[in-house]
This record gives sequence, structure tokens and C-alpha cells, in this order.
Amino acid sequence: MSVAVCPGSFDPLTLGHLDVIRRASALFDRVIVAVAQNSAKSQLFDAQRRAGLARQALAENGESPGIEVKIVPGLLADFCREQGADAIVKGLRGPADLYAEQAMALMNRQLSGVDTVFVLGDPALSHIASSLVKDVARHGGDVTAFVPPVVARALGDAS
Ligand code: COD
Repeated sequence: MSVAVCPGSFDPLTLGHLDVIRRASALFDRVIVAVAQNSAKSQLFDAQRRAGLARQALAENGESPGIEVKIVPGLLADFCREQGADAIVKGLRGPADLYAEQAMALMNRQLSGVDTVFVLGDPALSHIASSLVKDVARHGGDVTAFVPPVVARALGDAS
């Protein structure tokens, strides 16, 4: 059985993330959506809440039973080894994403031996980023076109 780890901050999960998870699920038998900490970013929702929202969004969306959500307690490379991952799957919105992802992919491969597979996201969703969505919500804007309904409600409550 092939296992992919789909990592991110998911603060919060967006339709862009869901697209990448769906693409990973078409390529691998099992997909672990790995909710991790990006030390360069401050988080709106804590890890438990981010994972809970991701689980609810996947259920709401009728996603496959081969997809599960787990929290990464530390290093992604350690998590991948523990989970027996065959690959890490990341989404690319454009060249800027590749620039940022290249160093992480090489680091993770050296630490764990696990390669990163990149999928190009849907161009119709390439402008969607958690940080932008949070900013729109913070200023009272409508985020329903960018995130699953459960996330839109959570952002509304947090604003
Ligand atoms: N379309 C396509 N892809 C998208 C879209 C979109 N609209 N939005 C996001 N994505 C992709 C991103 O390019 C990324 O690949 C993935 O979805 C997750 O995005 P984010 O923003 O939720 O997550 P990041 O980039 O903050 O995640 C970074 C990690 C948390 C994975 C990283 O910091 C990490 O591995 N942390 C754990 C500690 C660790 O191991 N550190 C060392 C890393 S080498």
C-alpha cells in the first residue's frame, strides 16, 4: 500500500489545499494530511483546531476513506519515517512556491530518505493562500469562495 504525507500549516485549510489532497489521493492508496508547525508563521488556530477543521472539511466534502488527518508533533522527516511514508506531496501555485519548497524537499530527503512529489494546483485556485484568506476575513470580507463552509464559519467566529 502506497502512503503519501501531505503536510502544511493548514491555518486554515483552503480549497487550494483540498485540491492538492484530492490529487495526492488519486496517486497514492493512503494520504495522511499532516498538520504541522511552520516556525516562520504565527498561527490563528492551534494545531488541534486546524486538524479538526481539516477533518470536518474532508467529511463535508465526501472525501475518500483513504484520507486521514494527523498532527505532526515535531520534525516532518521523523513523522514521515514513523508513518512509513513513500512520499511527501506538496502543491505548487507557481515558481515562487517552488523556490520555497526546494530547500524543504532536499532537507526532508536528507533527513528521512523520503522524496517530495510536487503537483500543480488548479490555476483557478492559485491565488488562494491561508494568509490572504485570514486577512480578508479579518476585514469582514466574504471568504466562502476560498474555503470549505466549516472553515468559513470558523473564520467568521474568529474575526
Ligand atoms: N494551490 C496549490 N497548492 C497550494 C495552495 C493552492 N491554492 N495553497 C497552498 N498550497 C500548498 C503549498 O504550496 C504547500 O505545499 C502546501 O499547500 C501547504 O501550504 P501551507 O501554507 O498550509 O503550509 P506551509 O507551507 O506553511 O507548510 C510548511 C510546513 C508546516 C510543512 C513546514 O514548515 C514543516 O515541515 N514543519 C514541520 C517542522 C519541520 O519539519 N521543519 C523543517 C522543514 S524542512
